[in-house]
Amino acid sequence: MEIGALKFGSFTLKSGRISPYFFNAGLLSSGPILAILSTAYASTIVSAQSSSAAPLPTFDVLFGPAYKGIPFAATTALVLYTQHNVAVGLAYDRKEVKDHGEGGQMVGVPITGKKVVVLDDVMTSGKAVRGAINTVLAHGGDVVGVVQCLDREEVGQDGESSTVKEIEGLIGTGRVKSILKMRDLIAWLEQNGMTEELASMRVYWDKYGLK
Ligand code: OMP
Repeated sequence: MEIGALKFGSFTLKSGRISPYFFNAGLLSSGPILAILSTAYASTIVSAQSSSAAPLPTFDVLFGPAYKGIPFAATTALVLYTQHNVAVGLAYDRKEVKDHGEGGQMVGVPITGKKVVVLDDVMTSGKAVRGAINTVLAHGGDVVGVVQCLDREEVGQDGESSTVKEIEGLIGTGRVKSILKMRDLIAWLEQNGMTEELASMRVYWDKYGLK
């Protein structure tokens, strides 16, 4: 809220849904904020690895999809090492395939035959994360987890089950994690008396929120 990354109004989302709120993770772009954010991503990953229910497996590479996933994956790989002594490689993709020099779509460590965790900003219908999973698979990697900054806790592409369930159907139960969820935003808005914003979020939630 301090830096205007959470906006209220009327926004057309990637999925075509019209939302009364939009989280612009691109604004999380200063040294102090990246330090907080990457610390949060790294602790989300490390605590998921020690969870007794469905632990996130040990992995080799953190993959940050272009564009917004790239700085977040890079800073998180660094924090995983400096704060948790977990050493993983970093890989990311280009939106336009490079036809000269080293060429290709992927940058960073090779992912062929590697266990990969996809790290991205926001998940709504799962379209973006499916694209990232397919990119990793197309380059021979094995996606063992997904970590998001914000899970908007919405229904997936079938309009019935949650996006998390749909994505876990592809990569395994308990493998999709997030730092924050829609319900955390709601709780914060309640604490701060933002009644008007809450009312419009609830109307949207009734339509697209988890059933
Ligand atoms: P899905 O592909 O439908 O899951 O939407 C997620 C993507 O939409 C994210 O990777 C963002 O590019 C964008 N997005 C946001 O950045 N913030 C939001 O609050 C909502 C979306 C969105 O379009 O759904």
